[in-house]
Amino acid sequence: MILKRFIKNPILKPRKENDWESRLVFNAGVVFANGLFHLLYRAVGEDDISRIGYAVSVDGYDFFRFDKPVFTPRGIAESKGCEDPRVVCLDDKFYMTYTAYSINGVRVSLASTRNFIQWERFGVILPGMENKDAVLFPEKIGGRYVMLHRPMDPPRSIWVAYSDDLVRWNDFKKVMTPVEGRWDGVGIGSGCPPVKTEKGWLLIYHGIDEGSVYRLGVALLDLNDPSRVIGRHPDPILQPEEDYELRGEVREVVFGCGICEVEDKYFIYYGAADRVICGATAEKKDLLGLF
Ligand code: BMA
Repeated sequence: MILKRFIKNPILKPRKENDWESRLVFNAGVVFANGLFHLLYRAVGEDDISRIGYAVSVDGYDFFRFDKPVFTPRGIAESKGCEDPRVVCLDDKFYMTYTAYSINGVRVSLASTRNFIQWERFGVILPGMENKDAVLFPEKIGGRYVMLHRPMDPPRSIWVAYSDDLVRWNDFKKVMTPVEGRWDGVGIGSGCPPVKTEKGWLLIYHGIDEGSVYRLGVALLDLNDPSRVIGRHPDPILQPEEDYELRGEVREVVFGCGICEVEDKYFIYYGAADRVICGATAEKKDLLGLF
């Protein structure tokens, strides 16, 4: 496989001594900035509410964890938690898209920060629709901000939306759908934010099959028109195989939310079986060589 798991996986496990992350830590977003890997991860404690924790690393493998969550649910839209953070560096700030979860279901929400501790909240940015798995492109395209998202109605597909201010989104368009009978036949959703390459936007996404197994795949979107898929590799690039991916809170899940490029290598972070956080690397030339 093109993706090589870290030898020391899982890199983060639940911490019994911290109430807020005592049961599960999983789906994690990442940015590489100022010589550090900044990891934002979903954590669940005894109260079953998702909060967002923060960890930093010099080498991408060994992380220093903060003892308190850096982002906690606020308001009715987040009454059941903040889930699945994805983060990009955009206009000199870091932007985190995440799932706001409440009795009304799931919504796409946005927050920004310069230091990962203090946050500005934009709240729900796709109101009135059950939606999740939102990732921002790390730069404007054609003068507008661009986001991929995944409405909940079947067949669960990846859509694009555009915005002038990151708050009001429009021009929704379907980008990619499940391929029946395959590993990504029942549903797909963006995994990691798109990464710019000379061949196109590299998108790592997750696919769900008939047996509810989550795998990761890779696609390439047109640099100037990201609603256009210019490549989609037929096979998964990562699938549950290790014990920590096969057994946990939810069996057989690898769920990628974070990617960063450091010296021609991609570091990819993923939740395994919804209980621990893992990493894998891929050489840029190997991943792009698939297209
Ligand atoms: C999705 C999300 C993810 C989770 C995955 C597998 O719907 O809830 O947070 O990792 O299911 O259970």
